[in-house]
Amino acid sequence: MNKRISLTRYLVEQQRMDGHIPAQLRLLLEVVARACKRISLTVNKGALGGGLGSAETENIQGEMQKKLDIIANEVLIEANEWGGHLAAMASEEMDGIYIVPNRYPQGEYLLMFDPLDGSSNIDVNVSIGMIFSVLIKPEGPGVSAQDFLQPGHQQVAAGYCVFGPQTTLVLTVGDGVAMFTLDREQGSFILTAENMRVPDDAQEFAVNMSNMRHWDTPVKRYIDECLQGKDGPRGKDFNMRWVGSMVADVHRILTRGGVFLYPWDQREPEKPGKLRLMYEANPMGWLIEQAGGAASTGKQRILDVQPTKLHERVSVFLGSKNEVERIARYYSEA
Ligand code: FDP
Repeated sequence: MNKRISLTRYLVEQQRMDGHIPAQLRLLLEVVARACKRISLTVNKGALGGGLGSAETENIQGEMQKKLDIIANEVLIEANEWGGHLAAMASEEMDGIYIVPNRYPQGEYLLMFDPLDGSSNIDVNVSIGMIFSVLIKPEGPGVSAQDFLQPGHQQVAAGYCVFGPQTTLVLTVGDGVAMFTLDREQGSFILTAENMRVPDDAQEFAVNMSNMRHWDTPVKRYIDECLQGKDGPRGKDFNMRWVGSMVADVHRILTRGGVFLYPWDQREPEKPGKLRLMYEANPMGWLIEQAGGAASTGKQRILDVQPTKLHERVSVFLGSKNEVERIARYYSEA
């Protein structure tokens, strides 16, 4: 790519030429990107920035919070609350919604985020990230948690930022998937890939294999067939990769294909899965679909799941279309 196109220019062109995004949404996305730069700096400082280690507190889901979970959450709230584009925010790290304070104008958008995905990788210097999703607030006075309970196909923007060897922002506004890389000298995100595509077929899967004995039959069948490689019914060998940060695993799949699985398991049968619908599955599901892949719970398209609560969990299968459809078929045959 010879021309250097900044995120700002890309968004202005999306607004101007294609009419995909209103000015307020453009502003929102720029503010989210700015917050990502701040989080990226803190991540890069590691132990020197005081961001490593546990905060010794628990979030609503009973998970121990890391210092960086809390720092990233605060950065995102501070950056977004005053711009006038948002009505409220919801985060994996907060019990309820955060309504934009009265001292600032209220906008029409709702922002949801997982401020620091892959928390267990923070202290070991492995790629982590943030994931976000944007909805429009339904008409009517005030704003409540109920306003957030919209299926993923109603998202108007979604993306993630990976803090790895490079800081990379990946974004969709419903017109394909674009990737931006942070140029640290300039302090701006530069477009480095457009119209990202996930190949229909794959020979690489991402799953936490240590849970295999707890999965249900369709997932066991799928993985078992992959493991049989050339000698089994698939007739080809499969490779496995598991970073353990959803952002990093999904980024690999967007870049070179593959399938990501985080299924329901029988240790906590009442929980539909580990991952969160609103902060992880919906934004990642939409990005993957926009790149030509598929995203399913095994029983239905992720983007059609009607949320019943803010912190809802879900089973996740996403990536190369033919692999995800195969898993869904194994569910329907079971
Ligand atoms: P983490 O618990 O480290 O925050 O969001 C949850 C998540 O990471 C995902 O990023 C990741 O894909 C998955 O959980 C890792 O789960 P395992 O601990 O089972 O590997």
